[in-house]
Amino acid sequence: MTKNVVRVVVLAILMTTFTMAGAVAQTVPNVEGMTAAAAGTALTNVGLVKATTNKYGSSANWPSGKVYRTIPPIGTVIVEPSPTVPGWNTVTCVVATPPSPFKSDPVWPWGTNALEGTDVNNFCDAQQALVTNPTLISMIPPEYMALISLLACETGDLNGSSQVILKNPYGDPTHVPPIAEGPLFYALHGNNMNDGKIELRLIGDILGNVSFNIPAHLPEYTGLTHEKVLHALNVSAEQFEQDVGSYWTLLGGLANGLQQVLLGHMLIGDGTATLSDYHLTDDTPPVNMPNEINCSGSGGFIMALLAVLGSTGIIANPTPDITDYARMPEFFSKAGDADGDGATNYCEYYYVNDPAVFPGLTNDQMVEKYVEYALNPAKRPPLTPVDYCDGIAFKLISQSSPNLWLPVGSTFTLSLVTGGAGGTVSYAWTFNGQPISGASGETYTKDNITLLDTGKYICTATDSGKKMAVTAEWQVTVVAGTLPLAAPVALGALIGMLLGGGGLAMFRKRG
Ligand SMILES: [Ca+2]
Ligand SMILES: [Ca+2]
Ligand SMILES: [Ca+2]
Repeated sequence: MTKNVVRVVVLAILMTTFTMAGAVAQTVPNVEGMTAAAAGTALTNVGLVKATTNKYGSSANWPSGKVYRTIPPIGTVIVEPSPTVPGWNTVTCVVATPPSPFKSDPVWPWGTNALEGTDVNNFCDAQQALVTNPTLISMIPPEYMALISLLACETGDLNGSSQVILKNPYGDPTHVPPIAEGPLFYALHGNNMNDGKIELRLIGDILGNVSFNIPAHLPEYTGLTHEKVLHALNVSAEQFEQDVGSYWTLLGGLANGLQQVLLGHMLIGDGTATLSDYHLTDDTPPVNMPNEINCSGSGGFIMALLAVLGSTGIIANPTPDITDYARMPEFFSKAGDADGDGATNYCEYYYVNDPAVFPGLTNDQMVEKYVEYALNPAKRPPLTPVDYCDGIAFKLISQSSPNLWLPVGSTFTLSLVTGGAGGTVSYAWTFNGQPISGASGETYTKDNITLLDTGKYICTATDSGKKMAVTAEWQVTVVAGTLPLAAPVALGALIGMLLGGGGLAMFRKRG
């Protein structure tokens, strides 16, 4: 019997009960502060059908398919017409069921390293607690051991694009790399950003700092606070409890660090996983479940991991829906922007790794520099003379010739080309530092020019993610009478330079 069928049956039983009692759905009680059970009683007493899971922080309160955006206040009650029982209402409410056991505030230290007894103070410590856990090591099948070693903090990078093949009975020598015959094959790839020290570090720092707060400062940037990240953590923990089932708590007790790492990657939350049948027709014995998993990103990696665990039969829901979880990829993924300064996390990482900018940094100093930049909108990689987001973010590709000599009465057009925009691009033009009214396109044309049009023109392009690209100055010189002889020659030389790439070089990456 599927969950949906169970729900419908329960609903039908409740409906019959209420119909017999003559209950009428009219008033919604205030359930704020109640336990789930008390709230359920209060609701049924007034003839309402409580149709969905309603624990505090439960993903049932988070619309499927949406990443974490807001915090539903305790006491929120949503009453909707029942989809299955005409004339009856269903109720979804948010009540004060205590959150999962590890949700202290601040989060760290979060348990101890089983081998050393030392505090787990960050995600690197959590990974280390797994790598060195003697009980865990003794229980892990040999084919999974390499997976554990990939959690080593200094080198761990698991959230690129990966492939896992379960229960492969044949091997495949034609596969690149060759797949050996056996129960498990996996090829795991990273995304070139260390997981524990770099990517999860941002989440760890925020979870450990109750006063962390970057206010919303752009329409697309909703702000980042300790409270927001902690709530997302709680929501995903609740969902893990539902999908993994009783093994969630067991796994946490067995190997401290596991829940932390799973939750951290779920908050990064990008990517997806697809399941398919590697050998469609010739499985012997038949494989009655998809045995090939392809995944990308942190969210995809966790889905793949749950599918692998699911193949062993130990978890409640082997193919959970990632959209049930609270994830924050817009803040914490490689392409996300934790501090809302328009530079992606990867862009800021790329910048602090340039020895020409920060010479002589040790790896640990680089990590601190990364955190300093990635969590501070006031510290952003510059656009010039080198755009460190080139190729990975919105940028200026080119602009028309920067110097013009023109006679009075003629027409000129300035233009620019941008690339890598997220969404639509808007343009703002200035003349000698003053905004030009009505100039809002990627070209600016001025007819019938006068001597007063001589001056410096600049265009600032902004994409919908509020990333900016600024042109170099155009110097327009309007002259009375005929052009000086030298002007066309100089202009020709400049155009030649531009076509030859000289004018574009300033936007290219070094190295
Ligand atoms: Ca990574
Ligand atoms: Ca940023
Ligand atoms: Ca920054």
